[in-house]
Amino acid sequence: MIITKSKKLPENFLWGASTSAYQVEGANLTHGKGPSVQDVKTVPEGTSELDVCADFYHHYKEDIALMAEMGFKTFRFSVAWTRILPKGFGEINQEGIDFYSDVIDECLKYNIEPLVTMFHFDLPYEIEKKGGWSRRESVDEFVNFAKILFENYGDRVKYWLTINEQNMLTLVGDVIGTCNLSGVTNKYKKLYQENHHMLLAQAKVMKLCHDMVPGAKIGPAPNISLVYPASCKPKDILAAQNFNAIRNWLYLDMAVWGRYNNLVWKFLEEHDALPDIEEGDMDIMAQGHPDFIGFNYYSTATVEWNEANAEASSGDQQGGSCEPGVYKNFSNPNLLHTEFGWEIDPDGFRATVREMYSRYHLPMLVTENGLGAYDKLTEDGKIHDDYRIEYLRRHIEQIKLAVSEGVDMMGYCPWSAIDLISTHEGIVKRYGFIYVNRDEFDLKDMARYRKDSFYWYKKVIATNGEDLG
Ligand code: BGP
Repeated sequence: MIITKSKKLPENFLWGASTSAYQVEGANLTHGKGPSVQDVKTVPEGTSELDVCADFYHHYKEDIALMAEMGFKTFRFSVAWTRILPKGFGEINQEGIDFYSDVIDECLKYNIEPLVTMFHFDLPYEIEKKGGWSRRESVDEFVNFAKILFENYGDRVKYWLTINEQNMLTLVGDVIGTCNLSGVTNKYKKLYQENHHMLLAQAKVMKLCHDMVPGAKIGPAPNISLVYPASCKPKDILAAQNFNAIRNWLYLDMAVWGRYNNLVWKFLEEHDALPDIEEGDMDIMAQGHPDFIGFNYYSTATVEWNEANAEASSGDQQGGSCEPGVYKNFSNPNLLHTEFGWEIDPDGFRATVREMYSRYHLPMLVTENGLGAYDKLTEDGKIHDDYRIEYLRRHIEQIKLAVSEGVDMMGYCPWSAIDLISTHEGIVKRYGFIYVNRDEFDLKDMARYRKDSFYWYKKVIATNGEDLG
């Protein structure tokens, strides 16, 4: 639809940006923090270890002051489970509790709403050693961790996110460094059993949040990309429905409605991979109600029909995968790509939010969206990232159009507030509004610089999205 009568964004629209603990904090094995799976993984060749990152642990005051200067209404960050509970269970690390308490207070000092992700790819290594999410006990371990967060921060944090990109943990955990399939005979059985436990844990935590923190709002944070069919061939349509179910709807159907998506159920049955479900599990799922849907969006995916005898392969967060008899990745010729090969699709952003809203009718909060690029610091201390401004502008335009069409959007938190380490492509793949002066292996002075996008976003926020120029 071409919109000529557009609506303004709501006055209380939550403008901000996101980070995650293991990618931004540094101090990864100090100040009482225990190891997570991210701290013990072998980092991809040519990329930095995760011990310093952007050193947010020591720079948070300066960084939050810069966010306040941009006019942030919210800041999405994650809590490292092993900073609170070094083993993931048992003894609490008071220094970790105090650190996040200080971060929260620092945000509130500037009227920035903390938006806290409980779990962003960093499962405690002690839990992983015992079998991680594949054990039933992981559900209670996560609930116990969440309870500690609500007890300590519930008086100040009104917005919570449960699990970041649970769908990517299930689909591409090997790329993110969270998945160990050695010795596993049926990977689907293992992955979807883990997924079942995460879904249960999430449902319990959403209920707990409502019980313990009256007035708080909580939601999931999957990575949602509408899947296009490669053509109007009927079989390509079926393939797109298959991948939409596997990639997207499984996670949101369960979070919102508490039931398994029927196409995914059939897919798992075909692979002898139905999860073991204990009595009462589905009641628990039905009791968890999100107040909103948080979601990460980078681009759409496109697939075509795939014959049963094709070879399987997996991709990364942006697709590239192939399931025999189900779908096959298709490179969309209509889209541009980032320097790192990710497709760019602002119209698809609107298509994705339209589709989600028509399925779930819940308010939606963009928890990630952004452009990774090789930014360059000039000799006079500038970063001319017009390509990022262009990417963000075109996506915000689509949010405004979606709002005009009646979609309920709560806010926009692009990735990332500040430069940090990418999931598998190092610090050189930069996303931030704030530049961190370090290279892959040379830590330099870690000084912070305002990119051109910093000044642009400041103006966008000040005008509540009216001035995108
Ligand atoms: C999402 C993750 C983030 C982040 C982002 C960009 O999948 O939630 O943690 O890193 O993608 O991805 P990458 O770092 O691979 O460029």
